[in-house]
This record gives sequence, C-alpha cells and structure tokens, in this order.
Amino acid sequence: MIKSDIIAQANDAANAKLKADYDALGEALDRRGIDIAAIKSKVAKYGVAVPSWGVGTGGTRFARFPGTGEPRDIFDKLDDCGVIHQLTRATPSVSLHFPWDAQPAADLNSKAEEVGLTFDAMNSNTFQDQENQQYSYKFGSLSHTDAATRQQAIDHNIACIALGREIGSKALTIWVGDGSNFPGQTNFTRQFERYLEATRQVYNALPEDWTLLTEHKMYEPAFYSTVVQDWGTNLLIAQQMGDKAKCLVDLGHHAPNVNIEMIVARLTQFGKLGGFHFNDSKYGDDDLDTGSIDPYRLFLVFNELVEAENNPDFNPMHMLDQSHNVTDPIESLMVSATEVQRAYAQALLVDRTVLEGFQESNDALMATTTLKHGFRTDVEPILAMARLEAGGAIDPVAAYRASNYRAQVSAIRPQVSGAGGGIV
Ligand code: LRH
Ligand code: MN
Ligand code: MN
Repeated sequence: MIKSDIIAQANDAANAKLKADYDALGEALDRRGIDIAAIKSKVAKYGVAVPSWGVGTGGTRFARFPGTGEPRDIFDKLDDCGVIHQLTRATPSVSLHFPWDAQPAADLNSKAEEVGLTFDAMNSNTFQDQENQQYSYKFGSLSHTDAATRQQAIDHNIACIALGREIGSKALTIWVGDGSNFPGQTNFTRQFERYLEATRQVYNALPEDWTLLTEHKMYEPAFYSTVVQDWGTNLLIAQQMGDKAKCLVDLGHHAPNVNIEMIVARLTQFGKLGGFHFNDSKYGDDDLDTGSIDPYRLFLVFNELVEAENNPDFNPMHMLDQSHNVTDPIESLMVSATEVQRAYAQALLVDRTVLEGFQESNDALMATTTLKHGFRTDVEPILAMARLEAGGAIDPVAAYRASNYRAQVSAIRPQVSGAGGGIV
C-alpha cells in the first residue's frame, strides 16, 4: 500500500485549486437547480469492481510486452488492486477468474482483508485447457458434443460457486468461447440445446441469494458462429434458467456502432440486466480503457442506468474488463474507474423532467441538447472532492507516480520476459 503521507503531500499541493473549482461548479450547478453535495454523495457511494487479470500487462496473439514489477500471483494482484482502491476510493472489490486465481479461501480472505477489499463475481474458465485436465475444450465446453466434456465444464462452474461461497461472492459469471469456425461444422440448434441443458445444472447448484450472469460475445475465439453471440441469445438463456439468471453486457462484445444503451434499456425493462464489463473498443473486443474511445457512449449507457436507478430491484453489478498492453495497468485501471464515475455523475446531472417534456412534445433538438448538457459538464471537481473526502487522492495518477510503487514492487517481483510471447 502507499504511505498516507505521500497521498497527503500530493493532496496538499492540489487542495486549494480543487476547492476553488468545486465551489465554482457548485454555483453553476445551483443555477441549474442541482445540489452539488447530493451528486457528490451518490458518486462517493458508487463502486466498480476491478478484474484480477487486469493488473497484469495484457497482450495480443502477436506479442506481449510485460512491464516491470508484474504481479507474480493473485496475492500480488490483490496488493495492486488495493493500491487502486486506496487512491481512487472507487474500486472496493475484485472479480476473480478460475482457475487462474485458485488459492485456498482462507488465504484469499486474509489477503483481501489486509488490503481492504472484498470479492465480486466469480468468473469461470472453460475457454482454455488446463494442466492435468481430462477432456479438451478445443471443440467447446458447456455445449460440447461429448457428455463427459460438458460434465467437466459443469463441475468446474460448480467448484467456482463452492469457492465463491467461502470468499463472500454472490455471483458466477459464465462466458464460453464455444462456437464454430466453419459453416456446417455444428448444428446451431443442437449445440444451443446442449448449452442450455448443461447451464441448467450449474443454475441448479446456485445458492438462493446468488445470481448467474451469462456473458454474450459476438465472435472470438470462434470465428464463424458463437453459441452465446448476442443479447438476444443471452436473454433467452436468462429466461430459460429462471429468476436468478441475468445477462452480463461486456461493452466490447458487440459489432461496431451497435446501440448498446438500447440493449441496456431493453434488458432493464424486463428485469434481466445483471451486470457489466466496462471497457472501450474501436473495432472488436479490443479491451481498451473505459471511456478512452467513446466517452459519450459510456455516458449514454449511464443515462439508462440513472433512469432505472429508483427501482429498488435494479442492482446490476459493475466491473471493469480491460487489457493493458502499453500502460501501467494500475494507472489504466485508476483512470478507467474514474471514467465510469464520471459518466455516472454526468448522467445524474440530466434534468429528467425537462427531458421528458421535450420527448413528449417531440422536440428532438431540445431533447438531445438537454441530454448532452449533462455530458458537457466537467464534473472532475465532484469526483476529486469525493476521493479526497474518502481518504483517496485528488489526482490518483500523480500520487501513484510520486509514490514510486512500481519501482518498489519491481525490486521484489522478478522481471518477466516477453520474448517469443504471443501466438499468431
Ligand atoms: C471474454 C471476456 C470474458 C472473460 C475475460 C477474460 O472476451 O470478456 O469476460 O472472462 O474476457
Ligand atoms: Mn468480459
Ligand atoms: Mn472480452
């Protein structure tokens, strides 16, 4: 963790400017009939989970260029996640991936307590083969033609639930790479029937207070067809399973230009929006930093979430899911967490009564201008003040760089080589 005097020193240097900016924004919002303190308090309560796999440097199938001080295991990863939350106060939980993060529950719990974090959704992995695994997932997992392979995938998911119960998780996220690479390779219907039957076994093993999140993705690793390819199939799964099953929307898992905010609205309307994997993309599942390409789209997603916020049954899970190839993952995740908060704060600023009036009178121009007014507002002073008051850093990246954390962990974590990495 980072020493508190380093954070205090960095904050002291930025405090006077922040106060002036916050007061000025408060006055401007007051003229719009908005109480800045109310927005700040909602932002302060907002949290987004960090993916354990996000704190290691990512890569592509061509290469991986590891940074210095790469985490060696889940315990190093939890240290890094602790720093992200310490500085941003926006990431109180971590989402684990199994078997990548498999360790005894007691050890995971004591490390999480040490760094002040809890565990979010469990992620199973039946898209890769593991050492000593009996059956291969080369031709699928939950939808495989072979019953024993399907059973192996079912058992893995049930084992994830068992471990999750011991570490306080309340959800299992399933994403499968199952699909096909050639027309005719699989029978779409029979493959989906097998998937549904196997997923039913996992669903039946869920504790009462758990949620099953299924994640759709258009393509990759299968390049002709994917079993759970879009939100339509995902919704069918959630409907077939029952009340505890909901859909997870990973922003990068759609074709370019798909209207994701509308998918969010539809799933919300029918009580089936279970959670998010936030990231950004230009072409496909790029796993770029959240808000780095199209922050307006992120805002439009949050506009739908704020619209539904007053429904007591509406509580989707929020998580980042990114791959950091050229940045320090801690810095990227800190910035991304604040980008999610920013979109939330901007969406909170939209005057919904006025917007509805323009919608009802079909004033398209004024409706879209009303919406955009929220997006155009620079809410950084609100986010920074919420962080400061919670003991975080006014400028998380500046405080992180001042702390020399990466250099310090590099002294104990061995340098990893990227030579030959990547699979073309
Ligand atoms: C698939 C995915 C899914 C996996 C993660 C590593 O592309 O988004 O959420 O669990 O990446
Ligand atoms: Mn994902
Ligand atoms: Mn993905």
